[in-house]
Amino acid sequence: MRHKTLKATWWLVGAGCCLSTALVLAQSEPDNVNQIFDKVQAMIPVRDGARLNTEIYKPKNSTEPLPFLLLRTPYGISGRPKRELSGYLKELSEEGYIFVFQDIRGRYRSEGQFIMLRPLGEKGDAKAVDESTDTYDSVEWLLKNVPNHNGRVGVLGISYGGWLTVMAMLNPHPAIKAVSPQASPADMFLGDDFHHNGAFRLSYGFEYAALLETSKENTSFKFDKFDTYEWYLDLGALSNANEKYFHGKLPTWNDFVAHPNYDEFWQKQAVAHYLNQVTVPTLNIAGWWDQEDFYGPLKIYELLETKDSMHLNYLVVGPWNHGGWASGAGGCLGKIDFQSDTSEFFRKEIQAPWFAYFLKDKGKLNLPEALTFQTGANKWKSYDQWPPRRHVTERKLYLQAGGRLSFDPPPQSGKLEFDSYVSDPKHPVPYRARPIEPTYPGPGWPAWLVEDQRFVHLRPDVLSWETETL
Ligand code: PG9
Repeated sequence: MRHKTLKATWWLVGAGCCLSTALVLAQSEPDNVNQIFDKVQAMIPVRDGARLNTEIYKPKNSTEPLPFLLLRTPYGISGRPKRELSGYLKELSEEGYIFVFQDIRGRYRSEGQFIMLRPLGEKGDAKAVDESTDTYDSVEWLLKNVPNHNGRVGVLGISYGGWLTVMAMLNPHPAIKAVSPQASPADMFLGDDFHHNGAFRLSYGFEYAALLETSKENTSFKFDKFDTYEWYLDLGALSNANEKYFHGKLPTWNDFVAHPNYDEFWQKQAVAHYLNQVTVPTLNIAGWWDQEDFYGPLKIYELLETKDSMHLNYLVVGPWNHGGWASGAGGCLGKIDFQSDTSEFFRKEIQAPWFAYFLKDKGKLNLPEALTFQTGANKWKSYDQWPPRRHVTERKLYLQAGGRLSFDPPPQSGKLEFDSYVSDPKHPVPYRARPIEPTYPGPGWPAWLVEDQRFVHLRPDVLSWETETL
């Protein structure tokens, strides 16, 4: 296994700036949802008779017909409205929508069977159910049963919720007029949560499968060691996971074991399989330091862009970790200071106007094709295409003798130089500083991409090459 460290001076800029976003959220969360909204709980029936647990929040003081905003999740809706209507959805809540939160099939209080990233049913099979048909049927029910709406629906969500948003835009209900898939995975073998370029992300895969499939409710795996680095080392062969802990009961874990290669299973699950048209205006969101789904949102944007003759497909990339735009101010991540409140900016100036434009015919759409945050310069930049080929010059970086890294090619003549190391699977290079606490509930995992990794520097099985100051 190769582990190379590229060093650059910007990595160390801005020490000591951030409070954790979770802390900020906890301090500023008012409990006024019941004063602002009338809440209705419903078990919405879908085409195969399964009923999906749904909470509907309608502003008390509104007389005008409002659009719906639908958020579907496998993680349980209980507690979310209170948290999100005053955080992630605050500006949207001030604008006025009927918010709908739904547990997906087989999770929490919803009926039916949960299948991880359930592939679309066969075309033409009227009985097939999937997350796309469940969304369609839920929208149909909402339009018929909730009074005083304007006939339009927006769908949004982050990560699994982002993927569910992508499912909503496939054969969408005609009332769905705008969607925002945020940090959605696109391909679990090539670049998102479970594998990166085919390399299995053991701890994430193990802990996520346990989280979702141990029971209908989120269940974190209980480690009997403080440091999971040590725990995974002791686990030994992969087969021990089923032998000692899962006993073949977690379908997703069994799929990891049964499909170590990029076979039909992964290809069928990947969204490239389905995304062959832009059906509704789509606002794709990604974070540069997303520890889970960075490949996904850019891939989804790219796939849709090739079919976007109506100019409905947009991209925003900010300086965030996974879902970092949903809470807190976004002024910094770890020790990196961005010198402005990027998450607040997104929620207020991008997300809220986007939905108001498409669902309420309000305002102008001032969004460029791609809006991305340039770290270092700490500025939002607008582009009329992404990647921004016209503004970019590609340059190659070359490994040099003596641990140097530069834009100059090494001399062609003379002795062939090389660096080498021996990698021992029994002494793996940790990617986070030990002790490594479990992924769930964290809190170390969400920000590890911005951690200082010098704790592995000078290990005999880690090679480092360093540039001049960039
Ligand atoms: N990254 C998570 C995930 C999404 C979809 C499948 C598996 C994992 C998430 O945060 O929801």
